[in-house]
This record gives sequence, structure tokens and C-alpha cells, in this order.
Amino acid sequence: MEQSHQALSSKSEAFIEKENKYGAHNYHPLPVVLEKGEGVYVWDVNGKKYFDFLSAYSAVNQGHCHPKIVDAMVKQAQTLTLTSRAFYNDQLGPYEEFVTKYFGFDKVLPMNTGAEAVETALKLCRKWAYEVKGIPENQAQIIVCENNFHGRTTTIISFSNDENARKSFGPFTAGFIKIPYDDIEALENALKSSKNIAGFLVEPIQGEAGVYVPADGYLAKAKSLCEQYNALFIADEVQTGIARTGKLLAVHHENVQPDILILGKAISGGVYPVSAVLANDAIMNVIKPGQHGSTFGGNPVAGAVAIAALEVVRDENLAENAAHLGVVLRTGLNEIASRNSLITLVRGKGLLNAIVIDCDENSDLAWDICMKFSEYGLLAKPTHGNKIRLAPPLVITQTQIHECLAIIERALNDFR
Ligand code: IF1
Repeated sequence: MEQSHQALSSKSEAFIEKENKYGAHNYHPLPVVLEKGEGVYVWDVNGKKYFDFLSAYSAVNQGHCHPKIVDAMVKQAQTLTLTSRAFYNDQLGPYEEFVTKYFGFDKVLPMNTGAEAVETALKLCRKWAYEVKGIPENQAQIIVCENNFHGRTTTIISFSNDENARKSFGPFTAGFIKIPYDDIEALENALKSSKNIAGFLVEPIQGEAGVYVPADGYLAKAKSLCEQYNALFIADEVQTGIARTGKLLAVHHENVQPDILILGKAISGGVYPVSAVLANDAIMNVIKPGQHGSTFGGNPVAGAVAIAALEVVRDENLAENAAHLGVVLRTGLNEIASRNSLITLVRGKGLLNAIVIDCDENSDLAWDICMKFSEYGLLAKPTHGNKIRLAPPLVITQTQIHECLAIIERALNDFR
């Protein structure tokens, strides 16, 4: 117990103090200051090595500083970085061809961050609703789920139910209907409730809610209901996409092709901000010049990086690895749970997993456990107080998973 409160090194403390003094206090990080990453490992400023079990919230699926992705970035950065979309560049077209074929869509709209891509998808959905479906101007409604996380812009937090994310940021954007997640009847009722439903925005697994996996068949049924009511099925795969859950996309577990697909995070392997919205022509073609865009979206570095990052996912069979090692990880965690009552539930898919700790959401226990993990060489972060997300880079090996399970059990045994 004692050691987890050991004093920080003066070196770490100095960096933490600087962030406290000069940075906005919009985060509460674990007190670990990292300076280097390679594959599944990161090192702190004191040279201590850790397994990274957060992967920057699933942005570094390909592992830290993957040489192929870094090479692509460096090479392009030395050649041409930014043109804006006022001119063509020689990287964007090839990237657009690559990414649309990779995911099976006619077209892509390139952006930078996940939240921007979600905003783009919402605008695209509304425009389709007015110009194709024929909903009267300003009447479109988009169905969303309770406990969603889609980013932090004003419109996106308009339909969040995280009070902390919303309070004192209003007034909010109208036009959203909230239904319980993983409730197909609620979806059908909402779709039936009005002629003005434009679409349904959903996370295939709710990440921030503590890796909440919906019932088998939910996504497939939701997609077919959307077809029936002529509403767009919009999948936010910013966190679940790019092999994280054991398939290229989490919707592929149910053979669903969304009408609009939102990608971010690992589409660049975490080396550069890249996001994307994919759709077929019947939808994407409603956006005309001047109606949407971004200075950096689709820049040459982003295109070169994203191609390399997606090639790594394919060439290194990361989806298969995530599927296989996810089973190994959950099996090991369930074995630990059978010996240590601190874990009350293990859930997840592929390498997107969480354990639920036997304490209430206001307790510090999950935080203290993560501090103990860190002391023993593994980095993870609690979410919603009593859940700990366990999501290593997908390049992890079976031997390393077993090492990590040993760390996790050793740490938990210090508590109970
Ligand atoms: C933070 C959570 C994860 C996302 C989905 C869009 C975005 C995200 C499904 C926006 C971003 C991040 C943001 C990060 C924490 C993290 C997160 F805990 F907040 F919910 F991963 F689980 N759609 N998720 O998960 O993407 O604009 O950030 O690029 O610090 O807010 P972004």
C-alpha cells in the first residue's frame, strides 16, 4: 500500500508543475510523465518502462512510433506539408482511392479530429435529409443514444448526458432525440415517432461508458430498421474502428455496412491527427464546394500517414491478433476475478476491454489500482469511477499479455 504513495521524482514533478501552472486544467492525468514510446511500451522521464494499456484511447493501435508510419510522415513532411484545399496535391487523390476501397465506400471527406468528423457526419446527414429525403428545412431530427461519447464541440455536447461535459456550455444545438443504448424497441419507436428522422448516430461499443458491448444482433437490427424508415445509420467508429475490436470495423461483427462511417484516432496510428467520413455518392454528393471543409483536412502528410497506418493494420494482421489476444486477455482476467473479488465484471471485444471494480463510482479505489498498475509497470486509466479500460496496442504478443495479467493480479492482490 505504502509504495503507491511514494514521492514522485523531482524530474516528473517539474514537468507536472509546468502543466499545472501554464496549461488549462481540463484534465486530471495519472502522475506519469512519458518521454518515449515503442510498440507496446512507453518510458517515463526517469527511464521507467511501462506497458501502455490505454493506447491513447485506441489511437495507437499499430504501436507507438511504428517505423513504417513514422517514415511515411517524415518523408512527406520533408516534401510538402500543406497546400490547403484551394489547390490539388499529389497525395490526397491516391489516399482517397486507397481509403474508400479499403472500407468499401464511394467517397471520403477528410478531416482532422474525431469530433470534427462527427460534426461533418451530422451536417451531411441533415443535408441529405433535406435535399434527398425531403424533410422540411430545419425540421430534421437525429437519434442518438444515452451515455454516448462523440467528442466535445458545442453541437456534440448538446446531446451528451454527461453533466460535467455540458454544464455552463449552453445554449445547445436542437434536433436530437435521445434513446437508451442497446434498446431496439426504443429505436423503432423513435423512428416511428416522426416523419422527420434523418438518421441514427451510434457507437458500436460505448467506450466512455466503460466499454459497454450491446447485445448480439443489436447493430444489424438497428441498421435494418434505419433502412425500413429511410434514416441513415451513422457509425461512430472513432474508437472501435481500425481493428481494435478484432475486426477492421466493429460493425463487421454483424456484417453491417453503415450509411455514414466516422473514423479517427488509429487511422493515423496516433502519429498525426487524421479523421474521415465515408459514404456513398447518393449521400456524399449533397455536399458542394464551399459548404464544408478544413484547412488541414486532406493535407499531404495526413494522406501519406493514413495510407501507411492502414497498410500496417492489414500487413500485420492486427484485427486477427486483436480477436485472438482479446480472448486470451479476457480469459486471464476472468481467472483473476475468480481468485480476487475486486473484479466484479470483465467485458469487451477484441482488445477493447474493461474490468469493473467492486466499489461505487465515487470511490478512489479504481484510481488507486491504476496507480498500483503503474508502479508495477502498466498504464491504464479509470473511467466512470469504477471501471478500468484495458486496451493495449494491437501489436502486443501473447507472452506480453501473460506478463500484463501477472502485473494486474499482483496489483489487485495488494488491495484484496
Ligand atoms: C478526450 C473518452 C475515449 C470517441 C468517439 C469521437 C471522439 C471520441 C467514439 C472524439 C474521443 C476520446 C477523447 C479523449 C478521451 C477519449 C475517450 F473517454 F472520452 F470517451 F476514447 F473513450 N467519437 N474519445 O471516443 O474524437 O475529437 O477527441 O479526436 O480526452 O476527450 P477527438
